Amino acid sequence: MQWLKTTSNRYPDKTAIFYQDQHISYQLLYEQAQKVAYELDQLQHHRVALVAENTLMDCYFIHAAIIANIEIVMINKHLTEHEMRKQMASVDTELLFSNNTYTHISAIHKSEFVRKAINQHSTLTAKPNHPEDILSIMFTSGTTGVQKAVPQRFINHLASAGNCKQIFTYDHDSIWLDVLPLFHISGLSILLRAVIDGCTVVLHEKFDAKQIIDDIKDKEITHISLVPQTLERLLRQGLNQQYALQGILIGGAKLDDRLLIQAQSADLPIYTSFGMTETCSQMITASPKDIQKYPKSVGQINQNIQLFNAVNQVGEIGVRGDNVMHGYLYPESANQEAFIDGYFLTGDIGYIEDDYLYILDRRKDLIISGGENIYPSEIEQVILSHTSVHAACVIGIKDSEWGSVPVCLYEADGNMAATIQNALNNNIAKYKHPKQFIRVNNLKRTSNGKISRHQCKEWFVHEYL
Ligand code: S0N
Ligand code: MG
Ligand code: MG
Ligand code: MG
Repeated sequence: MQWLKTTSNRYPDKTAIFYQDQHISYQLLYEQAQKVAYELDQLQHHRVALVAENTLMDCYFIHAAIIANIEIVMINKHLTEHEMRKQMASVDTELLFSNNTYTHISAIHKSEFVRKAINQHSTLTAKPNHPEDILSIMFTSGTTGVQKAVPQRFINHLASAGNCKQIFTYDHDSIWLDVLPLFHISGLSILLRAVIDGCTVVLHEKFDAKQIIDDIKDKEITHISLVPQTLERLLRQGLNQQYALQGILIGGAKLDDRLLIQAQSADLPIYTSFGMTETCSQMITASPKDIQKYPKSVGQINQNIQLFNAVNQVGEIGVRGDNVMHGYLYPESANQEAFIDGYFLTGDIGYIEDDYLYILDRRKDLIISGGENIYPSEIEQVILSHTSVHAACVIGIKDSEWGSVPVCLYEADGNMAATIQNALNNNIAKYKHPKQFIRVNNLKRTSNGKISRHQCKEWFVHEYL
């Protein structure tokens, strides 16, 4: 499964990547990646961590690691050093490539490493790999507050690309915009689908709505993946016609009706999907035709999707198939509860009607802010272990900019907002920080004394919104 090697033989002169004002052919991409692979191979690590930033250097690095068959631990660039260290330790990784410097992590400067590598002459021939080899490892948060490590194998990526292609039709002539982070499967999957089929990727480092619309027009982009908030930014910036677009894949969070209607009235080819890190991107996808017929569905089910523990037809969505991970690398204890009869339990609740899947509730307590998943327990644990607040409850509140944001209610002897903020600054990425801190006399509790997130939220909505 050395896709770049195959594709560069097939389409040597075709543009693989547009990045800023450069276009890199498949042949050049392969040559550069082989040089970086040579240097990576010299380091003799079978697994390295990468803080990806959606640059050309990151593409060289990712393809180089694949050529050298080195597993890449994808680190979210927004994380604090503390979070990065915890993730790296959980998967026994010592070597980090990043353009930043840290106090306790000795990182290799990513861009310097890649630049030096492409300026020397030694190359590494693509190593043979096995479908079960791990290509990437990504982290996903969960209800317990522990970041879980998801291994994404070559077979998972290949199957995921195959699934995607079936409904989100693209081919080697397609031009994909990749503006979602490469450290998320939403962004990495585009790079891999493209190299598998020989498409062109237009890579953007930052979400700049104007630049994206310019590229949609000038570079004749055909396919894009977005989260609802970035679709909204494009609509607000004036994206009001189809141009060469054939598909806009929406994932990461639910697309609300208002946005869908607005996009449809601009003739934008919207596809909605259901997928997660554990399924190596979208598991099923609804086409514009599906959406016409079944407006709120995320797509037609197949034999790999089944509901479990259903009450009145509503149950937990279980999935299986070659795109689905076989188990977390860390913590292994999470695997006991994660599978049933060979199906991975997504935690999302839904129902099936006329063979179409509908999602009612995302994973319990999950807050999705701008497409980033945030679990209250992770924030609460930091607050309780680093400050003297007596109790804390983090809830998700609707937000016009981010879709949903965390708000923190707490019990303490005095105003602790500044102390809490300080604890969060040191320990947790900024995008996860609560937007408000509210001291209360008594958090709402159930009859057996447990804090009730649900009741706390009802109280907040009643008092503050
Ligand atoms: C929405 C984005 C683009 C916002 O980032 P932006 O505008 O670049 O902000 P920054 O300059 O980085 O920061 C400015 C300030 O804003 C705060 N901030 C940034 N992001 C967030 C956020 N999400 N929530 C809250 N605050 C945020 C910063 O902290 C900073 O603050 P100050 O100024 O105070 O310092 C960016 O967040 C983004 O790219 N989001 C999308 C992430 C994503 O891709 N999520 C999907 C993850 N899920 C999956 O991968 C599984 C599903 C899937 O595969 C999929 C998903 C989508 C589409 C397709 C698929 C597929 O199936 O292929
Ligand atoms: Mg390997
Ligand atoms: Mg940030
Ligand atoms: Mg950003």
